[in-house]
Amino acid sequence: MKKYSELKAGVLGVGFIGVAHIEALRRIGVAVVGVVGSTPERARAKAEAADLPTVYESVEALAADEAIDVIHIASPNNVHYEQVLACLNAGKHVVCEKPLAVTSEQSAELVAAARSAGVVNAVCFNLRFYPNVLQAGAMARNGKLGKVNYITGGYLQDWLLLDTDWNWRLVPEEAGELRAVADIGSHWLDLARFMTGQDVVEVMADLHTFVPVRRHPAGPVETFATTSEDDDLVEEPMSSDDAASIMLRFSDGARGLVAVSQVSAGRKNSITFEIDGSESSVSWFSENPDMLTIGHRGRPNELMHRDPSLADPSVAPHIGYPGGHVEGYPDTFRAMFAAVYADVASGAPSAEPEYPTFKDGHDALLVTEAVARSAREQRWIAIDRQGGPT
Ligand code: SOE
Repeated sequence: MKKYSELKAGVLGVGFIGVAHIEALRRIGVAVVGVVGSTPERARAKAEAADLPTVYESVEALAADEAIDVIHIASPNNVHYEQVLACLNAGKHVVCEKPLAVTSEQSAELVAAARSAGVVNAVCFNLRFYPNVLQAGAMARNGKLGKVNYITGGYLQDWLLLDTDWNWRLVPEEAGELRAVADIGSHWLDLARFMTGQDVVEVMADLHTFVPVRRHPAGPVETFATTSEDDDLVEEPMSSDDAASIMLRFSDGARGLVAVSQVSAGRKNSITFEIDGSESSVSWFSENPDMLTIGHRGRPNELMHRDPSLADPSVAPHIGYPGGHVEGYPDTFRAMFAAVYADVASGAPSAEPEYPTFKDGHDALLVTEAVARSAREQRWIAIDRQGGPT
C-alpha cells in the first residue's frame, strides 16, 4: 500500500479542465510531475504562467516514464481513445475526462483493455461528488423517497450563446458529432443513473442548433474564454446541438425529462435535478450546492445543509469540510480523486469502485448515441446493452 505522497501523476491537456485536475491532485498530496499540451510550445507557455510541472514532448514520452503511476487525460475528445490505449499499454492507471471516447465501439474496447491490464480506470463524472448529489443518491437508492417515479432537471450554460463564442467543442472533428449533449448532457444523464441506480433504457430527443453560423479567430480559444470582435474572425456554419430536450425511460419504470443548453443567458454552469418518489422528493441546484431540499406531502418540507454529521454514512467520508463551509465545483475533483487514488495506492481497482469507471463512461456513450439516433429518426430509441462489456 503506497501513500498518496509516494504516487506520481501526469496530465494530458493543460486547458480549463486539465488545470482543475492538477489543482485537485495537489490538494490530495499527489505529485504532478509532468504535463503534455496540444503543442510543446503551448504547454510550455501555460506551464510558465500557471506554475505547472515539467512539459513532456509527447503522450508517448509521458507514458514511457516509469516513475509515473497515473495519467489523467483532459485533451479534446477525438484523441481520448488513442491516448487511453497508449497509457494502458504502458501499464498506467488512467483517469479520462468524459466522454471516454467518441464512439461506443471505442469505449467498449477501452473497458476490455483496462480490465485485462488490471489497472485503476476512471471517467471524470466528477459532479457525482457534490456532497448533496451523493446524499440525494443515497436517499433514492435506500428507499427514503419511496419508489422513484420521476427524475427531471437540466444542465444550462451560456458560454456558447454568442455567435463569436468559440471552442474546440464546436469542431466535430475534435469533439464528435454531438456537442452540448456529449459535453454536459452526459454529466446529467450519468447523475440520474448514479443517483437512482436505474439505467436509462429508452430516449426520445429533440436537438437544436440556435446559432447557425459562428465567427471565430483562426487560433484556439480556451474553454469559457471570449473572443474579441477585433480579431480577424472566420465564418463557420454550425450543425451541432446548442440545446436538447430529452425524455427518458429508466430500467425500474421511472420516467425522466432533461433540458440541456449552452445558450441560456445567465446560466453559467447550472445543474438542477428533482427526484420524485412515491413518498418524498429531493431537489438540488448546483449554484447553491450546500443546500438540499427534501419535499413532503403531509408535513413541512425540509432544507438540509451539506454537513458530514448529518449525511448518510456512505456520504460523510467524501465531504471535506464541516457544515457551512461551502463546497463547490473544484471540491468535486478533490473528492473524486481521493476515491480513485485509494485504489491506486492499493495497486488495483476495488471490487466495487466508489468512483465512475470506464464501464460508466461506456454506458454514457451508449445513451448519448441513442439520443443522437432518436433526434435523427424522431422516435423513441432503446439502448442496446447486449454484447457489450459486462
Ligand atoms: C464546458 O462545458 C465544461 O467545462 C464541461 O466540459 C465540463 O465537463 C463541465 O463540468 C463544466 O463545463
